[in-house]
Amino acid sequence: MRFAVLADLHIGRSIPLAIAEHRREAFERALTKAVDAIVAAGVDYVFICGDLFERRTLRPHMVEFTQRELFRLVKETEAKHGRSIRILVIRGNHDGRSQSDALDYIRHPLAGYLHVFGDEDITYDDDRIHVVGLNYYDQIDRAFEEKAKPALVKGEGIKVLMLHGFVANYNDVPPGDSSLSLDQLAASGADYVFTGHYHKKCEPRKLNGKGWVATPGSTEVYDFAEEPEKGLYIVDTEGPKWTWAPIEPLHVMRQAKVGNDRGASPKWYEAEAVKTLRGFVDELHAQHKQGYIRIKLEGTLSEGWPSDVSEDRIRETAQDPLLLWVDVDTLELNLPPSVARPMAENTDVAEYFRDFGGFAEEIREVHGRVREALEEEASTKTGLLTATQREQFIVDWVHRFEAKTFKEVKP
Ligand SMILES: [Mn+2]
Repeated sequence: MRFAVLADLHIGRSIPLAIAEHRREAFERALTKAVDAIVAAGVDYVFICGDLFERRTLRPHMVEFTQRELFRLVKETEAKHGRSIRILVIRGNHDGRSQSDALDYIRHPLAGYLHVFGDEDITYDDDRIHVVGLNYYDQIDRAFEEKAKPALVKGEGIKVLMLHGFVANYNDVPPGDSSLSLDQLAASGADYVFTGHYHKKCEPRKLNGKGWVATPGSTEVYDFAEEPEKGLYIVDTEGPKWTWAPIEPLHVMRQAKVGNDRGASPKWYEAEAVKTLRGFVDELHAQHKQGYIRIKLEGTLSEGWPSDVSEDRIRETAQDPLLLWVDVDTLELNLPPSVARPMAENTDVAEYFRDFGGFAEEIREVHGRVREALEEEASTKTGLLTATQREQFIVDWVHRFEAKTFKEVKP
């Protein structure tokens, strides 16, 4: 038997919105490329491990497009290989929730080749395989123990577990996210565990004892931080033998950093960003591809403000049809030490605002109360006050401002 394993197609993704149409095109094209690769390989089963769609609300043409491509996969496989194929799909966190599920768009009574798992009906059986498809759960460890494990024990033939969640020590699990362990998977009795949610391709790994785990990653570059190695796995169950079918990203999506430890002027940052950008444009020409770049400015300014680094000026220096978008990110750029002083613990706020005359004392007073409230009442999750907690300060500020008239003193 031969399988195709893929995940995280994110059809309909339009972020960054500035280049929404290009992004939608890229994700749709990745599905077309995946279908081509699967047809070429001639498989019996296709496992789509969640996040087929980017979101619950989609433009109708994207739904039609997805339906058409899946149907093409079935028809062309039949014509070329004489095999009737089954496509099995689980719901990822992007596909919606059980009551509002984007996968409803592709469910169809006549589409017998398609099996979309529900929250309760989590098994698929035929005379060759027993598949447990676990939709996305925040607490994947709990859902695995309560639902998937008992369902795996039953059934005959090759056992496959489909998940949309992280596997610790196999995927890099973000802190605080729930995950499954390799030991849990090994003990599950599954011959194959196919997972989505983690967007980076991971080499198939033999589990201790019995079975394999494989994460194909996403089919297109999802955001600037992602690496461009995209594709899907073809698995021959004899062996088993794993083959990687690459999908080349449609565009070059790049994140570049411009930094300076010693502190530099806005002009320096601008000049370095321009150099980076020109280098990127050269690369686009060498690859004959369109692309977009995010340039992150890091370090500390020696003078001026982050807004002195002009995104427009940087862009103007590299106008090029291959360059679809440039984003200059100054969030990590620190203010010069002279300006940044009030951020320090022991700064006298009234001294900093001394140009405001007597009002500086009031600023100090309110600042002190806000800091106190933040220390005592702020949410441990966000570090912020609630709207109600903030309101008293806003009212207080408005009263104080309204009681004053500010006039610039002419020298
Ligand atoms: Mn995803």
